[in-house]
Amino acid sequence: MSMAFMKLKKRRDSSRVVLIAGRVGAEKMNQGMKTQCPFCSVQCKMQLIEKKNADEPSTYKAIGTPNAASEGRLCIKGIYAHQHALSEERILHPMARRDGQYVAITWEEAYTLMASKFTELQTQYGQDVVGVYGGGSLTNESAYLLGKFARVGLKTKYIDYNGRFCMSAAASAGMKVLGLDRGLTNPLSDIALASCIILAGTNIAECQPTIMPYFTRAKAKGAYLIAIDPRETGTTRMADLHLKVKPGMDAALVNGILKVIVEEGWIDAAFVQQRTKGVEALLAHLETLEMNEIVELTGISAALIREAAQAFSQAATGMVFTARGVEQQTDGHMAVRNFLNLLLLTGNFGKPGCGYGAVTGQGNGQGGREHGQKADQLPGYRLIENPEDRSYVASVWGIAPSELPGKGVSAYEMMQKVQEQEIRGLFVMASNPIVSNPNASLVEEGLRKLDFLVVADMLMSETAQMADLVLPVSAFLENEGTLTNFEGRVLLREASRSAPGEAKHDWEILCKLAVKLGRGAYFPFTSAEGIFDELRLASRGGVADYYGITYERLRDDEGVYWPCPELGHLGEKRLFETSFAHTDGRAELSVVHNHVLSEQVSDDYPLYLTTGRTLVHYLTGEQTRRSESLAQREMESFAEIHPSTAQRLHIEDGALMKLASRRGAMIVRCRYSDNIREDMVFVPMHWGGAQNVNKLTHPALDPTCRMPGFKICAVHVSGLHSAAMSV
Ligand SMILES: Nc1nc2c(c(=O)[nH]1)N[C@H]1C(S)=C(S)[C@@H](COP(=O)(O)OP(=O)(O)OC[C@H]3O[C@@H](n4cnc5c(=O)[nH]c(N)nc54)[C@H](O)[C@@H]3O)O[C@H]1N2
Ligand SMILES: Nc1nc2c(c(=O)[nH]1)N[C@H]1C(S)=C(S)[C@@H](COP(=O)(O)OP(=O)(O)OC[C@H]3O[C@@H](n4cnc5c(=O)[nH]c(N)nc54)[C@H](O)[C@@H]3O)O[C@H]1N2
Ligand code: SF4
Ligand SMILES: [Mo]
Repeated sequence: MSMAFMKLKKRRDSSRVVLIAGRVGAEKMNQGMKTQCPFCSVQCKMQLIEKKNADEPSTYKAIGTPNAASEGRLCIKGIYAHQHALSEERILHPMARRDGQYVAITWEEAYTLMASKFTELQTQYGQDVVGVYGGGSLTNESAYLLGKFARVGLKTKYIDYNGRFCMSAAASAGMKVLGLDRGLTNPLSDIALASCIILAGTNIAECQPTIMPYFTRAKAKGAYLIAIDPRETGTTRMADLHLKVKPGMDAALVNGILKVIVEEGWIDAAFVQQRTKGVEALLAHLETLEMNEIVELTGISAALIREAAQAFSQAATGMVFTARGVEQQTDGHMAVRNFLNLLLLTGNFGKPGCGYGAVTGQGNGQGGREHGQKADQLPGYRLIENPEDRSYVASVWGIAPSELPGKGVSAYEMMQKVQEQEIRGLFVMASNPIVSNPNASLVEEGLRKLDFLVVADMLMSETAQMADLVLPVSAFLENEGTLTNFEGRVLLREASRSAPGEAKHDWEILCKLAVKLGRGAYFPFTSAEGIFDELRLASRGGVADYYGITYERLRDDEGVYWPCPELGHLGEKRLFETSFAHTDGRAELSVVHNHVLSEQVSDDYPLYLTTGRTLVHYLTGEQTRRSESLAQREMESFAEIHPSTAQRLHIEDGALMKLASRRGAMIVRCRYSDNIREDMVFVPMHWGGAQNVNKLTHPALDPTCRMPGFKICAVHVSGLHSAAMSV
């Protein structure tokens, strides 16, 4: 794997203009922009140095800034992140679609148009005819304000966000079992203190590359690493034991591991007795399970299951990390609960080197899920259906609790409502749903039926190209605000240049729109800091309590962990040291059944398709496909397939092939790989249009958290010469 790291010697300089001696050499040196990478959940701090010689165009160089998470490293996406933000493809003016063409309009016209269209629809069909769809790239301030805008500005119950597809399984499992959901329960420095580490369905080497050294350090200290993934990746190659599980069978695999641990008496009885509840039901359930059946379901031998059980339970300290491989399944919620069972039965919580990590995805995947963009949620992780939570937040917002709408539906279900025309107006901010939703053709069909679609983005995404109104927003270099990284550490990202053209900050747009809707009094903000101060208050006393965190603290510090209930509070680095977050202080053990896949392979669709990521691209690729240096490393999509499977189908390495599911088809280049199981193919999610793999994926949702099962569907694969060209 071509992992690119940049190291920088430790430097503590908080000034904005920084000259890096010995690096920029004799060239003329310009301003160093202090910022944070806009992509993944590590939120690496960096400086972007602009170099300009007389009449030549500027060149830019990104340099990592030492900080507690990335320690000054950047991966290749961070190194080139500025390219899309500085690209000529930025949207510079609000644009309205007129006779099929976009025309530039003024902001005043844009606000008036949007407010009048949404009001017209709401007058005719009721408040809930308009939906709001947010994203985990938004700062905490904009995410918070978007939730308030939906409930107080538009008074609709329909709001959800792309994090539904990302964090909902782990988040809901954490809430249920531990009483709290924070990506990592421990600081990253705890990883080196773990004696055994399980990495399940997480490809850190490509998805959070700058934290790889934490794991290599643990290994150097003798830790035993177990990876669970149907493919071999840069992450699994680091492991001592790689369990190449059949896709979707994590819950069953953990059942096997738990069964061995219980039968051998390797549980931590004192911990279970003092700090958990529900052990009897779990033990009784495990007794009913047959190891032969688990071996059959998972494709992992009893000997290897035993090896994993022994290594994990006998280690002095242990940590488990899960990501989307486990979670983007129709049993993702329960599968995560089974991994939490494993940690609880072995007493691995609340001590150095012991804990759980849901490896959060987006830059503000953590904060974005705490402050009210989710259908059932209010700020501070409060719940919209809880009367006390409603009254508290209503009091902060200056409205009556009865004015707050109820709970809406999840992201994909909103798309179904769009398709059924129950939602006729949609406001998308920081997402590209036409590419990232499962069953994308149906989603596209629905979006075409909308009476009015508004997209706020900085680039013309596939979804923006369908909009009636496009609103240009500021990018990471231009937009001040806080983001909460996967450790639950709140970080301040300062703005270092002004936005191009007429682009505005997301929160500014919301405030101005509220005025047009006659709700301006509730949105009086003139700065991100002003919004953060209201967020602090709205989150006070909630699960994700930010009250004690201020911009002033964040300017002086590298970030503050939540919960942080008071100004003098240092924030909790390691959670659950003495009790879990439920009122009785105990964690809840769960009975988890082996999973039955929503879609089985058949004669017509004999292979499993799984989808995910590659190092150089980010999500639907809107940003990274516009970074020249990244795009040229992966120009097009591909399908990773085992050579023996491909040869059986007479498909050569590098040839085009057709992939078809019951919902759609795509043509994609074949990439031979010995690293993947023979019963499956892997296609990345970073391309839209004809290369959008979500035309094939299955829309079945997890019954608890409503996460789509992105990671598995059944497909038919054929060489292009034998395939119809009409896809
Ligand atoms: N380069 C890059 N980095 C990113 C992103 C990106 O788009 N590109 N996106 C960010 C975001 S938003 C997210 S959510 C994270 C995602 O980070 P990850 O979840 O680590 O990434 P994925 O590639 O989606 O899936 C991880 C692994 O799950 C495996 N997998 C598939 N099916 C199964 C299964 O049934 N069981 C198990 N155990 N494993 C399975 C896949 O083979 C894959 O290696 O990455 C973040 N970082
Ligand atoms: N098949 C398959 N599908 C998946 C997944 C998978 O593994 N497999 N993973 C899922 C996951 S984990 C995720 S997180 C989703 C992500 O899916 P999307 O939400 O579609 O993700 P992005 O590509 O990040 O789209 C974000 C859009 O917002 C814009 N943007 C970026 N920053 C800002 C900002 O600050 N403000 C505004 N207004 N716009 C901004 C970008 O230019 C881009 O057009 O995809 C999901 N879909
Ligand atoms: S993509 Fe993630 S790991 Fe890479 S530089 Fe950006 S924040 Fe850091
Ligand atoms: Mo994600």
